[in-house]
Order: sequence, then C-alpha cells, then structure tokens
Amino acid sequence: MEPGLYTKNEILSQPEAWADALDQVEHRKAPLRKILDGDTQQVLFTGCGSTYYLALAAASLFQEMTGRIARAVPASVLLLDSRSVLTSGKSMLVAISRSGSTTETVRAVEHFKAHSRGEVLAITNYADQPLAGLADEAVIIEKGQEQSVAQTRSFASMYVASTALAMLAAGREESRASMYLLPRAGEMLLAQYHPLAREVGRNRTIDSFFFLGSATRYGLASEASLKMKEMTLSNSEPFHFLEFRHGPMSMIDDHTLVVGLLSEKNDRHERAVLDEMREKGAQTLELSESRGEVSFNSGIAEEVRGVLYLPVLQLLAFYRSLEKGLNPDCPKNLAAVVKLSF
Ligand code: F1P
Repeated sequence: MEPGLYTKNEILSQPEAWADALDQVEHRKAPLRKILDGDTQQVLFTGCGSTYYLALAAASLFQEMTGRIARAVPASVLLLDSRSVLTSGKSMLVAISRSGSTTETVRAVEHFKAHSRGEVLAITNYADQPLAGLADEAVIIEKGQEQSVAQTRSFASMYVASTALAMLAAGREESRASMYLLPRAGEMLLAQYHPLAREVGRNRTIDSFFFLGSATRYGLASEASLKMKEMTLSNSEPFHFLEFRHGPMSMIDDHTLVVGLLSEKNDRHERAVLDEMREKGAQTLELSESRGEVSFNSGIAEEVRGVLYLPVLQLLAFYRSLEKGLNPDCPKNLAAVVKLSF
C-alpha cells in the first residue's frame, strides 16, 4: 500500500473531527457544565506523549479562561509520584487519551478515584475502552479515530474539545459558538498551504527543527515537535518563545528551521525572536492569524483558534517523512498504544 495513505487522509479529513468534537460538547453541555463547576482547589489535566502535550495546551487555556488553577502532568507522574501533584483538597481530573487504554493513564485514573481525590472527566476517541467507563463524564469523539500510530486528527479533535470545555467552564458561550467556524477555516488552510508544507517538508537542507510557542501554544509546539520525531526521525525540540534566547539558540545554523507559533497579543516580542534567529542564519516559518508565511485569516478569536496551528505542521512532518523514504503510517519503534504490566 502507498506509504502514508492513512496519515494523509487523517490529516486532510480532520476538520470533520473538529466538528464532531464541538457537537459532542454541545450535546452533553448540561452534565459537563455541572462537573466543571465543581468547587475544587485545582483542575489537573493528564495524558501520555501527544496527549500529555495536549494536557499542557489545555491546562494553560483553561486557567487563562477561568482564572482557576489548572496544571498538566504526565499520567506516569500522577500515578507514581502523586504527592508531587495532589493537594490536601479536592482536584478535578481531565484525563486525555486517544485510545482510552494507555496503561499509565488508566491506572492513574483508577488511583485518583480509589483515593477519592475528586471527579474525572475523560476526553477520548473510543467509547468502548477502559477510560470512558472509568470517568464520571466523558467527551467521546469517534470521528477522531485513526489507523496511524502518530496522532493527527485524533489530537486535533481532542484539543478542540478541550478548548470548547474551557469556554463552557468560563461561561463564554459566544466564544464556544464561534468555534463552529473552525472546520471551514481548517479546510481553507489545508487547501491554501498544502503546497508550502510539501515544499518545506521536501527541503533536505534542513536537518533540525525548533518549534516556538508560549501559553497554550507551547503544548501545541511540543506536539508538532513530537510529530517531527515520530514521523521523520529528525532532531526536534519545542521551547517557550522567548526562552529560546536563553541558551538553546546556540544550536542554530543554516540547516535549522525555527517554526514560530505566533500569538496575536505578543506578536512583537515573538517576532523579534524569529528576526534574530534569521540574522544568525536559521531558516524560519511563521504561523499566525494574519502576518505569517502561514496566515489563518480566520477572523476567529485567538483563545479558540489554537487548533489552526496544527494542520500545516502535521503535513510538514508527513512530507518530510516520505522525502526520507519512511512511512508515516507506522513510525520506527512505536506502537499506537503503550501497554505496561504494572
Ligand atoms: C498515548 C501515546 C501517543 C503516542 C503513541 C503512543 O496514546 O503515547 O501519544 O503518540 O501513539 O501512545 P493515547 O493514550 O493518547 O491513546
């Protein structure tokens, strides 16, 4: 079979999964609002690999929107070092997993519930796996299911769901309603920038990648970096935008691509970093609402359009994988789900 057939279809069809995510939150908004309104000291987000990076992105946005303490921890830390995470009071746990069967995530939820630490909300793509059954509430996005090992459509669908949940928790119903413009914006983005992603993906003068993003965009930058590792076996690292100057920039040369997930509110400060890196010889790629090589031109508010950073970066990794003669559908050394015998 043609290498990457599954991955390409999953990337290009993801706007449908975004719409499904929005519908699932809408359909269950009453019980979801109830669990989100719980009086807890903190809201914990957890997952593994891609879904830990999703937890980072989701926790940052949730706290920004609600003013409540929210943090992300890998499921293995919540399970094995829970005293470094839990407080004396109640927490709410948002457990994120494409498969719903990753051992660390399932065991961390079981441990959290066994010690009555609070309620659990699951975001997943499979209803018939352990996680959905363990949770007090679940957002299940079946259109996000995928054959490929590296998450693309699934990740984006669960990130859209987590964004909609943050808006629900913050009572920002207009913002949540505006998210229904995202699938169309995503279709246009994929059509307009598919050639650019292919061109950059095929550029063999690049041999290392840095993805820069701050706040919710740091989790997205981390996911984009993981895609580059999983699909293309390339050196790749994420950093908070201005952190890059504090040492890591020593690594750049003219074989480096620095990808900026630019925000609107801090565009000036972030763009200055990219300008400096270009002066030092790096190649750069700017993604932003209106002033980048990749411009969304979505007209959608910054706090609800984070998913728009993903499609072009997923395609970038996809085309680099093929250029290197790899098969993005089945990355080296990886399985779709990590099962452990604890
Ligand atoms: C978590 C995960 C993925 C990773 C790989 C192995 O899966 O670590 O993030 O990319 O596919 O599994 P899940 O808990 O989200 O199903």
